Amino acid sequence: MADLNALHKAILNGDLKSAVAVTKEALAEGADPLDLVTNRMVPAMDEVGRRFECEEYFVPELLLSARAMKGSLELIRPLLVAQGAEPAGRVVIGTVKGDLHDIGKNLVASMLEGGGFQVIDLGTDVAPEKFASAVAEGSANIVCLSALLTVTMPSMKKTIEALREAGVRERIKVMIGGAPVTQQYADEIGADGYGENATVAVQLARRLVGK
Ligand code: B12
Repeated sequence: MADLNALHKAILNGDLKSAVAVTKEALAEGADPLDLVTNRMVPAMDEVGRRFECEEYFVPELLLSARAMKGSLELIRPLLVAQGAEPAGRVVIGTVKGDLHDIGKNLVASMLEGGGFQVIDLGTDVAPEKFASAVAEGSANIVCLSALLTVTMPSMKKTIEALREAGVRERIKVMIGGAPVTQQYADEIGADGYGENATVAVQLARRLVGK
């Protein structure tokens, strides 16, 4: 039996090799991919954040933990996607300008794909105009913005303004999320919704497109 505490520990210790090995073993034994993410991996990253905050960890440790988390997620991602069914809508997603955090954004993208959405991922550090042109050029009906830094949250507001200036704001819904983001902030900047995690993101996206 895979030792699931070892998965938590591997991410906490930034041990990519162990993280991948335990994930492989757990999946082979039929573990629920979403359970692994929600109950083992995300809490490990939360603890990494806590340690960073109280200066037990520094940027190199963050990078190693993020690498271990990504290694596991690479194995889990296709399974999350495979859980989905009928196409529900088209989403443009990205981490806003100035922000390089992409683990949560990638998870939301995978879950949306798993929830039947077609997803165009613009990556990280995405300028407001780039979101606007992706919407103008395509047929997206939802834009998802992720921010993990309080200093990059204003880029969300700027992105909504850029969508308005490009004349596409009215035909799409804007969803925002990320650790420092709140429903109150979403209301303040005129977003259509806020989701605290990837599961809520899928429910919200479905609600926004009326599915
Ligand atoms: C890993 C990490 C990094 C990695 C990122 C690697 C990567 N490829 O993503 C690296 C080392 C690069 C990094 C760098 C920095 N980081 Co950092 N980082 C983190 C850490 C520990 C974990 C983030 C994470 O991946 N969590 C796991 C994922 C699954 O959770 P999540 O991102 O929150 O996403 C979930 C939800 O928020 C939601 N969600 C996310 N996006 C969206 C979008 C939508 C539309 C919806 C609906 C939902 C949604 O769903 C997701 C899944 O459930 C956090 C601490 C924390 N606990 O958040 C700090 C943290 C975010 N970092 C922080 C800081 C300060 C920095 C640096 C400035 C450090 C420095 N001095 O250089 C730089 C900034 C670089 C930049 N310009 O972006 C601070 C931010 C403080 C603040 N409030 O502004 C934090 C909070 C750490 C801390 N406690 O101080 N970091």
